[in-house]
Amino acid sequence: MIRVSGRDAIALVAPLLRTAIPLEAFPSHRVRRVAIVDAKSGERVDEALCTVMRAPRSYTAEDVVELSCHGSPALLRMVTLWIVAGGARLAAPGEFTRRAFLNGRLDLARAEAVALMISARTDRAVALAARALAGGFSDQVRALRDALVDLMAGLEVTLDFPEERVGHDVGAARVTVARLRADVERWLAAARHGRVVHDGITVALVGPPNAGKSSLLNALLGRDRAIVSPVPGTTRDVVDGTIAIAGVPVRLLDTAGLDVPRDAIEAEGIRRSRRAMEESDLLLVVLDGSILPDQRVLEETADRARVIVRAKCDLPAHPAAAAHRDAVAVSAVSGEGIEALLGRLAQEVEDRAAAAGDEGGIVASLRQFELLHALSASLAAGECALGEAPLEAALVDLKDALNHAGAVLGVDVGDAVLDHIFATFCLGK
Ligand SMILES: Nc1nc2c(ncn2[C@@H]2O[C@H](COP(=O)(O)OP(=O)(O)OP(=O)(O)O)[C@@H](O)[C@H]2O)c(=O)[nH]1
Ligand SMILES: [Mg+2]
Repeated sequence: MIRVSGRDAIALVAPLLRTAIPLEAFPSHRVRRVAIVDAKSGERVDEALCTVMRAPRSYTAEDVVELSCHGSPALLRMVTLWIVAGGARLAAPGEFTRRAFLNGRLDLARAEAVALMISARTDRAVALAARALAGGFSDQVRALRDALVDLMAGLEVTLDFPEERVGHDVGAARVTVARLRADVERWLAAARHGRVVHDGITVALVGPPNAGKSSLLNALLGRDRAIVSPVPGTTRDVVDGTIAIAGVPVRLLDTAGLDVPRDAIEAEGIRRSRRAMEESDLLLVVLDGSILPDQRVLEETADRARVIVRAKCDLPAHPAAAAHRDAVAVSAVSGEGIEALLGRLAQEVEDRAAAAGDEGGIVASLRQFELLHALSASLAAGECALGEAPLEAALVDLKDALNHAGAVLGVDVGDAVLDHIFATFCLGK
């Protein structure tokens, strides 16, 4: 699809189309079939569906023309370049959404939700992004901002007419600020969980060589991703694969067995294993249950979030293997225990993703996260200052809080911030 937005959109596209009625006369928001022609030779190059959406009832609030062509990249490039030759300019990443924001169609929190929607990888992440896109979070922030404006106006009156007993009572103001801060803290907690739903978690499979890590990775992924062999030290590089567990993307990392390296390549593999371990949210410590368990990996991972896996449970268990009663016994050969392990992982995911359930779930960009933290801190300072410091001091903190809340919605944010946000979008959005 080729999308053209701006005051001259219709005039720029018209020369390329052969239509029953002139493009200028197309009814808005109706799909019509058109022929696309080479303006120079008059030759027909494609048949397309064309929609004109007139300002302000379009995504960007400008005149928009959309052409749905047959989709060959070569054709799309050709037609796009003709439109550019006529006087249009190629859009920057996220420019349509940026224009929608600048033209007041979306606030910045909702514009960012578009990017979150595009990058959502599971149903659950889509649901959270959809809620943000519909404005749920924006509405909450806007209500907080309105409450702050009211409060500050009242306090200003108190400051100006101290004798008159008008304006806000400082004690009541303090209660209000505490309540607003509690709201922000709740959003932060929800957003932390939302982040897990959106970004997913990383789980590293670690253990001694030959324990069955790669076989387990393949069994969990349901496909033959990593090389398996009876030779210890088969896996050298970190091998990854992603599955959705409880609606959350879980990236599994298979690593080289942790042992004393026999050569430089193994040493590098083990170094990479340790780095993968550090970067993971959870470890699956895989031990071969049919031999004497290696205590070193257990010791090394003792203070990490981990699930101990007793692999090769189709073989007779070594007597010492029973020592880990909470270990999940699995067999990559018979498939036994794989469901149980997935269930255990689902529980681990759920603990991180939805401590409070998805009710009122929030997914926020990192920018919004930082602003919410700053907002909470300013409200805390304001709450403290109210009653203990001169009223002017409290008002300074509340003004900061107001600015942070405004920045979430995009009030008075500069071009540099917008450049940064929209650079993460893909072209055409
Ligand atoms: N009987 C049985 N054998 C298994 C099982 N899982 C793996 N094996 C065998 O154990 C050997 C090592 O398996 P891998 O999956 O390559 O082990 P690894 O931990 O990835 O080994 P490295 O990459 O060398 O660290 C292979 O011969 C596998 O066929 C299992 O569940 N049951
Ligand atoms: Mg391996």
